[in-house]
Amino acid sequence: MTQTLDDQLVGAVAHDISTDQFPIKGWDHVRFYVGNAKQAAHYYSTAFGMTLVAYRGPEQGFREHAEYVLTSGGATFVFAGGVRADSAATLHYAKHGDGVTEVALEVPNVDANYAFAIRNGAVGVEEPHDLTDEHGTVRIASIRTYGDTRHLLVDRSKYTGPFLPGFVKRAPIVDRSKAIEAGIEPKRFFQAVDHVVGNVELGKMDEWVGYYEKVMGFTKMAEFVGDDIATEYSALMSKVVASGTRKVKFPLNEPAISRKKSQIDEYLEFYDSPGVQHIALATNDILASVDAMRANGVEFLDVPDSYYDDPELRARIGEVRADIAELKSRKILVDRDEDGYLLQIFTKPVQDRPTVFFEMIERHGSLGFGKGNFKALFEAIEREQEQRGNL
Ligand code: TYF
Ligand code: FE
Repeated sequence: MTQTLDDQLVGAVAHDISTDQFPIKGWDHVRFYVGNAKQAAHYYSTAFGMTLVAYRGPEQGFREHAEYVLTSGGATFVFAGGVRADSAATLHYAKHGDGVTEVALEVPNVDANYAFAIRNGAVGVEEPHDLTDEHGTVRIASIRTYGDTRHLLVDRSKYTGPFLPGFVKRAPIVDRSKAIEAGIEPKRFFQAVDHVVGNVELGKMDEWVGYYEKVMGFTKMAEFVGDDIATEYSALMSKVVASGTRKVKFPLNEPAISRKKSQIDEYLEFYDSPGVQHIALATNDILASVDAMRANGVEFLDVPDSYYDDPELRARIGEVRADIAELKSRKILVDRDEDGYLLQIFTKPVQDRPTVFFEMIERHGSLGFGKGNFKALFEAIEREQEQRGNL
């Protein structure tokens, strides 16, 4: 139960999950439904340094989808695309564009967690059942969350295969070994998933906070965007719920009525429902990761130089591990709270619709989400919204 380096990376705390009503070991994977999984797998290999490890598709007798499993450190992503007009992924894509269909959590006992969730008001999608192949058995179940998003509960303790039963091992798509050897790219651009953020409809944030409290026994974290900040500049309200260890953190946003059209309204309009807004990836070297990602074509939100030249910011953040000039040239944001500091940066949306984006986060003690950056960040997002004609 002692805190490991991996725990520090994602702001997790020492905690005995056997005391939890809904014990969670950690993230299992995040599944996207995309328009073209073959190309998405390539993009996430080059742009995000992920490694293809497994695949399942028509060649394995699965007639509906091609599914690519990519990892980076402890994080696993699945990019699934439909191969037919009426495949689930094709229909999901037609409505939402590329987006997250499933946030999967690894649990010690699927049946116990599922029963607890259902007893406390969760809507079941799949009852607990076994998936089996020559590598063993995985037990899964799933429940609904906001929009068309689901939580899959996974027990893979009796499984040794490359991902889930039916998937076959696959070699990496791109060979990054030369770039790594030459020191051009870090071995991994990120090591773990830090948090997954959901956008819900106006007035629904507290309902969803309550859902996670009741159904998963999550607790609220200190950081939130209240009415005051919402009306002043952010145009959103936000609260964070987390699992016992704080490894799994779910910020939830709702639009706020303010002078301008909320970025959350823009998301809800273009995603055509509530859904996952951003996924934060924990890195131990955000400078190297951002350099490699930019070189490979990832676009990040632009913050003005004035952010870095503000004497108040400099006083507030104190000493951090890199020179301000290094952060400024890369547009990396800094925030400090009572526990420590964090470095963070946000990509622009990663598909044509102004919906899902990623955050890179390097934590040094801080368990927060960058509250001190909200103003600069939301102004940067609004400039993008304006360019799209959605403000
Ligand atoms: O996860 C968070 O709460 C931070 C802040 O549209 C944030 O990353 C919240 C809303 C948003 C962008 C970032
Ligand atoms: Fe975030």
